[in-house]
Amino acid sequence: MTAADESVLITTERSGLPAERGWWRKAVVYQIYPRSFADSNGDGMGDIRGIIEHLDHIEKLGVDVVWLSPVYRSPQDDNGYDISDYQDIDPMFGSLADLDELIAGLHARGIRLVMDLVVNHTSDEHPWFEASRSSKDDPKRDWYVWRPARPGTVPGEPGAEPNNWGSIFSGPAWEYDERTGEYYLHLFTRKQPDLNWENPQVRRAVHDMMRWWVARGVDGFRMDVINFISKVDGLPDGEVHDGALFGNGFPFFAGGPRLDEFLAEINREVFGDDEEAVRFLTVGEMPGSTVEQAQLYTDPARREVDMIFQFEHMEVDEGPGGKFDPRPIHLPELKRSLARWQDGLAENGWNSLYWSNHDRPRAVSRFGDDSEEYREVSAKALGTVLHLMRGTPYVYQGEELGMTNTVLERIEDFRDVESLNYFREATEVRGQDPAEVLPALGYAGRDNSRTPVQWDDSSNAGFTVGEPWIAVTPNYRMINAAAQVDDPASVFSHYRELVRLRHELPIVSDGTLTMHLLDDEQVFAYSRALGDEGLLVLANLSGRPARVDASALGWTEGEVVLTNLPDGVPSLGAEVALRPWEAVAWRRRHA
Ligand code: TEU
Repeated sequence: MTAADESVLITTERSGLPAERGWWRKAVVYQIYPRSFADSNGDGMGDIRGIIEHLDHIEKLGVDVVWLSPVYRSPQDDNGYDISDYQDIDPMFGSLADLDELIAGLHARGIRLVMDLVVNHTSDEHPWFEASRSSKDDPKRDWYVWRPARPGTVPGEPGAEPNNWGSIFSGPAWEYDERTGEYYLHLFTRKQPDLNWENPQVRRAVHDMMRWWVARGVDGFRMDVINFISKVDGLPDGEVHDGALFGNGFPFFAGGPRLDEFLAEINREVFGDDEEAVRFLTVGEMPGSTVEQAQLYTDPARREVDMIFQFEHMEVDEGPGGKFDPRPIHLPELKRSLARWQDGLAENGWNSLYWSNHDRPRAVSRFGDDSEEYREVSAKALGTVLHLMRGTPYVYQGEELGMTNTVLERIEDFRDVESLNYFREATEVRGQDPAEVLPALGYAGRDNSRTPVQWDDSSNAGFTVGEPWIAVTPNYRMINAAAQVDDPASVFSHYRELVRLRHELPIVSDGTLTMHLLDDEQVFAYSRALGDEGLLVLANLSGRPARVDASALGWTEGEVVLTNLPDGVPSLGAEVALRPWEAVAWRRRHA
């Protein structure tokens, strides 16, 4: 495709939405996990027409961007994060025509579409990989990471893998391929072989594909584990931690030596010159990234990405054994982590803000209290704390309704490859008692956030007229959109108000942020300032009454701009009494 063709194409379906530099600072992003959003044809799987049928819901929430998790052709080994054709839609989700209609429908409502870019790996059923594994001499052999067995070993035997890295989804990170007698690298499942980004042909193919989507009207990309694309030369063995079955390859594939170069190349090759590039949104999913790395990745002058998803606050309840070794959340630790990122990107760069996504449990169940007594008020408190911070907020589908974790007690309840692989390895290889493993999977498993969105109290919560691919969370009769969208006291209305405040109060999008009371075990407190204006947020993130001396923070008066317990809002001063999960934001005209 020549630059000329490309420039002609680009004008095909521009959103035509205003794109001043940094527009995404005032934006709120809504993440859709298509498999679980809405099913339009009764096959029990969500699809693109199901999203089109619910555009009013998204528009009513007031969000500015939809991030659409993968809908590309895929054997669905990892629910679409294993792509076999980047430029086609999987029939279970619909067609390219459906997606064009979705793009047009969103743009007509002033909403942009960000696609999921999964290019650290492809599916093993992608023609690129099928060619690559066909023979050592195939021109695409070097499009993936192939290596011979470890010297002195019998290829195919345990321990013969080229290095000792473990896959993130359990087992070794290498798969032996009988046909050519070599191993290929897969940091996730064996059906997700890693692409070799050292190969310029691979990079060009990805740039072409991304330009193709831009020409179709896409407004940006969420880039899946994009900080894994540059691996350290020699792929050295990783340290084997106590009790670990494999070496930790993370230091050798996360934030690799050529990552900045590859990110800048994508930006340049796909989004063109600076004037052009500002209209797009790019967010890099970057597990394990530090504040210092993020300062570089999100520095506008370097034109790499606009923001990243960092994971520090996602690991505050992870024990030494990782995600499935849960420990209680200690609020000061969570606050210190978020404070570090707020301070670190205050001058330059930009934060994303999120409590959950399709890889994490539901926010209200994890960070709030999903009991009947406190579910709504704590869901609203979490919304207030996150959305009034400095950064771009992300709402994961159902979070605006206060949806909770589901019931995951028997292995049959699970669908997610990460949990199923972990269970198999824990019980069959480590010999752990299933009764010991299942509660941890039930607590942290990704299926918690992948149950169908609860649209109403009809069967299957109005998600499908068929048999849903995963059970609907049992509390759907109480928690659903139909019961909330017109109820001013609902979680939905609270989230709608949060979006409005970011749109209308410059202090929310542009103000500086100062965290307070970092050691307080109950209260999350911070203030914002912009010019002569100030905003104070006090949230009691506990089930017990809490007290704050706001005068010590310099606040003795202010106008209430938001609360989640309308009656009896506490007055500012030396003794601010906050009820369980009460969250209030005050504003004043002098910072
Ligand atoms: O997730 C990467 C990632 O960090 C997660 O796998 C996370 O480490 C894991 O869930 C923690 O338990 C991205 C996608 O968001 C995820 O859905 C995919 O499974 C994964 O990449 C592979 O594409």
